[in-house]
Amino acid sequence: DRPTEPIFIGKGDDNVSFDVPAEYLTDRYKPLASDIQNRFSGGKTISVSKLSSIPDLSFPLQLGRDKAFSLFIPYHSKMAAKLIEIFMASKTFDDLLSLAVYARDRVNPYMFIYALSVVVTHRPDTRNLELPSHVEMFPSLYMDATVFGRAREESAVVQTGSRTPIEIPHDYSANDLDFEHRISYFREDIGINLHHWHWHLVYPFDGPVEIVNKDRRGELFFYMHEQILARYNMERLSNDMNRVVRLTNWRSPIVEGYFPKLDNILANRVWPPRPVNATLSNINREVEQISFDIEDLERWRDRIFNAIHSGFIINTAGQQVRLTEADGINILGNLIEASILSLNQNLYGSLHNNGHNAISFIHDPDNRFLENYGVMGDSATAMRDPIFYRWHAYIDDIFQEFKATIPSYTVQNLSFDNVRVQSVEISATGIPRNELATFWQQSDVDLSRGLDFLPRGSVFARFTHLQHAPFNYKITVENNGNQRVGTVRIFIAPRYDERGLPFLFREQRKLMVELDKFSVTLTRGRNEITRRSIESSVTIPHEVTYRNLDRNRPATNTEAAAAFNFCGCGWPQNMLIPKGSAEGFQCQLFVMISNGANDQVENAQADGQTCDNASSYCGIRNSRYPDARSMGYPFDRTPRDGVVTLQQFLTPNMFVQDVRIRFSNRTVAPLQNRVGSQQTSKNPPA
Ligand code: CUO
Repeated sequence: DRPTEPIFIGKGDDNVSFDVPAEYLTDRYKPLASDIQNRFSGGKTISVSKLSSIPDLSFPLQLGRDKAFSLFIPYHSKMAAKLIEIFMASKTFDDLLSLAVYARDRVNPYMFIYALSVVVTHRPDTRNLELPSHVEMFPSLYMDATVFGRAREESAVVQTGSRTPIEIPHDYSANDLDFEHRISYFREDIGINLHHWHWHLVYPFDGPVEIVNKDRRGELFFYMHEQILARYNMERLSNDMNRVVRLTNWRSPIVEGYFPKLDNILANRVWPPRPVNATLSNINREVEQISFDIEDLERWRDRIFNAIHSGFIINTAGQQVRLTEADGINILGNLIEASILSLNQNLYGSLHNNGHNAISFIHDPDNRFLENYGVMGDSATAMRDPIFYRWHAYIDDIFQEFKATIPSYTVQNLSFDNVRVQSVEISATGIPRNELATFWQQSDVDLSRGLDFLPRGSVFARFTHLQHAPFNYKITVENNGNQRVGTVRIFIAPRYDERGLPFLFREQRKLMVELDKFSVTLTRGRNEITRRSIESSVTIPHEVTYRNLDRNRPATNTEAAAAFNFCGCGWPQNMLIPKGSAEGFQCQLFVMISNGANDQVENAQADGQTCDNASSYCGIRNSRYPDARSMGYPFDRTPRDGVVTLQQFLTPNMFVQDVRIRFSNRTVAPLQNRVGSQQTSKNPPA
């Protein structure tokens, strides 16, 4: 009883059809079924069984297909949560496939992809499926809108194979009259924005509780965003800019403007800009069912500070829940964001999320102009806007206020008996010792999957991004005890502040950027540890960030493996090291070996198939966070009495090495084969 009307849904070169039950077709497509079948026949067909009954999708269907969807809007995130719940409840893979096919032409497409991506990442029977890269599905969220007109022209006129990539200009969103534009290469980096999108995909704040309630998710919300800020500030100092200023005053005009130059293809609109000196106001938008006042934000803020200073929060039952050294940060992370794990949203509200909303609707707070939210309303685009960092600096400062209330690490908390780090060195081919080399690099991304036009076939956009020469750490350690396991923790921070004065510990600790963390077995005596930069526990390789950069070319083994271990969450490898400066930006490289016995976590498995290659910021899929210490250890707290400088903080199992980051203003062309940080990075500019 399965009428076969294949419908093409893939784009680009993967000519895949779904053999869709006729009952699934929407009214618009029913009369066109055979025409569509003729046009798209050939290629691979996937059969889709018909469900005996379709679950109730009425709530997710409340959002029109042509409307903008934002996870920060509770009405929307509740709809997505419902859709996720319905997909998760499918008994078998075939049922899920069938339901997804049914929903695809009915549900808002952006919500559909979001919900399905969450589900595919979390269901045991789909976990190992490869999701296409988000930038391939929704390229318009990640690059200059003018690219698409040119891509359309290229694909209409030029045959596949002879097409040339469309170059995205380096300066498309502003020029240097805007001071903040100096650092747009960071804010608008495709890989960074993909990381942020993926992080929020892995750690949704709403949805079925078994998906939301991941080990230490509130703490990771704090730590991952704290690291974004540390990296952003280091990038700013590299460019002679001051550290980001917290958005403390919500009544005054916001001096930073942002004009995204992005198309919102789904909502058939451009993304609204924010002119300089825009002012926040109360939000009351019927259409998104969202209303709150700036005063609400202020009340929630005051209650949160109150809780931090009292040492406890009040839960919904009116009981005190202590903000302990072990759990306080996790409770606060969920409370401030707020996720559904917040212990009392009535009292503490949803400060961070509604900050995103207040900023993203600043241009049309009551919807009188029928305008959509700005880039701050979507985790795929929020990091493009300078205001993102000012808002998150404010949020981070609240967490720091809490960290200042818990005990500092004692010398004993930091030491590893009989272990002494004797030296640390950075080396890279053709580059002076203890120097890091940065430069520009170009890469290509295929637009065809995310664009609706014929004729099909790959058409590439070529973008320019920061890159560094790969390097090795060499760490020499003396172990005067028995053979033991240690955890190597590597951070980098700028040496001097905006005025050229050496940083004091209390400020420098907040600029400590995690570069890597890994276990080592220390034999008795002298140990030489060598570690490659591309092994970092913070980053994912280029080919995982961008996946399938060129689908006309067979994947290499590394890429196939990377695709299989689909993760997507992870800082992009090319952004591991800040830009630095032509003179050589002076930094301090910090290495610590902590006692592995105190760091170990039971049930934190890393079997190579669990998304464990960027665990520092993303955790491990289906597993506990693999480090028992507080995230950010040993820099997450104010220092013990008497410690003023980093040097004074050191115990024998730590070492600081001065290093420089030297930037050379040249651009390396994309490699012939288009993919692979491996090859890319083995060929630094001469
Ligand atoms: Cu990631 Cu504000 O949480 O954007």
